[in-house]
Amino acid sequence: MSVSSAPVSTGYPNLDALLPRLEAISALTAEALEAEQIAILGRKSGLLTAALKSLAALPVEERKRYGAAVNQLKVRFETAFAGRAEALEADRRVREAAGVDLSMPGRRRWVGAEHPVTKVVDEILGIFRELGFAIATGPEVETEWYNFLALNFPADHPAMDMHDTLYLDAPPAAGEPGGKLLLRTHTSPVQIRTLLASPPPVRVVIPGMVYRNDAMDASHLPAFSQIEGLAVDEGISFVDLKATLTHFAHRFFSPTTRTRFRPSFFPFTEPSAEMDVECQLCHGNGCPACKGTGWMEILGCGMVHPAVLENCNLDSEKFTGWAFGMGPHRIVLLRYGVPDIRLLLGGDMRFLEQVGQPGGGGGGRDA
Ligand code: 2NL
Repeated sequence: MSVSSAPVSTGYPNLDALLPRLEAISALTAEALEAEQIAILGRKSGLLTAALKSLAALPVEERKRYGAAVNQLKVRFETAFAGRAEALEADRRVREAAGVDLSMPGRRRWVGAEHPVTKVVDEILGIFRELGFAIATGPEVETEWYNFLALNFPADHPAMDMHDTLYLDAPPAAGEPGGKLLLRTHTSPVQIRTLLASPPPVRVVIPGMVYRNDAMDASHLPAFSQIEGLAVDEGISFVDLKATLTHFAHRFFSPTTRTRFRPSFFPFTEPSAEMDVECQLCHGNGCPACKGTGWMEILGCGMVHPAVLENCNLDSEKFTGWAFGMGPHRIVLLRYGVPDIRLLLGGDMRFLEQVGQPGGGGGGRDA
């Protein structure tokens, strides 16, 4: 341990000016200690070395007194330096014995990131929230009535077949309308529940998992996410649909992204359409990702079929509405140019680091 370095005055102000540095020695690091030794006692330009050299110019009496003071201070410094060096060495030996090496570089912490599907779902919901849409959720186990019949699927529609839909081997709860229990194949039953529970005006977006009896391949999952939206009120027209979904594409992709609507068919909408945006990889020139067309299909939509409104006890002469459905897993593939949907399930950090951060680049790992 360092010897006590109580600031006993030397009687010389220029030497006393060094006393705070004498006191500070007991807290120096090894590097600082070495530098301080050179600064105080260094042969060429150490402060006490200079004081000793200056003795030669003094009258004899003064040389004796001042010389003694400098030498005493020099001993105090030497003792303090030796004490600190010993203490540092003792510390080092303790850490070495404990297996701790403070000279090793630190390990950086991993910084987590949202899964790209979570990120895309939140972004999409955020854009519709800005427009006044509420967010609704509902059960993943449904009855045939909510999942199909209320949505104007004919009872013999192939989607209701065992080959396409996962049915449960259990009876529905008492009081639920109709038929067998199944894992919902889309989030539309939540829209039916919303229309039955609350009178128009209705504006909702509904995120959730949906299930189909599909084999997994590069573009299909048996369980995947969907977001559906619904606006029902008096006087709603296809203009509202087109304007809202075009605004969405501009907010989600970019303000200059081109869009187009193509006619399509769904049992629950009439007329029905599919919306394409310009390919996000080639911007319309044609590339493998868009199969040379320059366009990517991002959602299906249409005016709510009058039969669906009537099934929800709404007067289809009075109320109209539009709806859309899209698959966030698919949107992630399109937006980031991911070639295989299974990459979204694998948890492979090399993949997630590429698409999990803002802008798609950069590592989730901070190294
Ligand atoms: C798609 C297209 C769509 C809807 C979903 C909907 C819901 C109600 C009434 C009318 Cl309650 N429509 N939803 C409408 C058009 C398209 O989804 O490609 N889904 C995977």
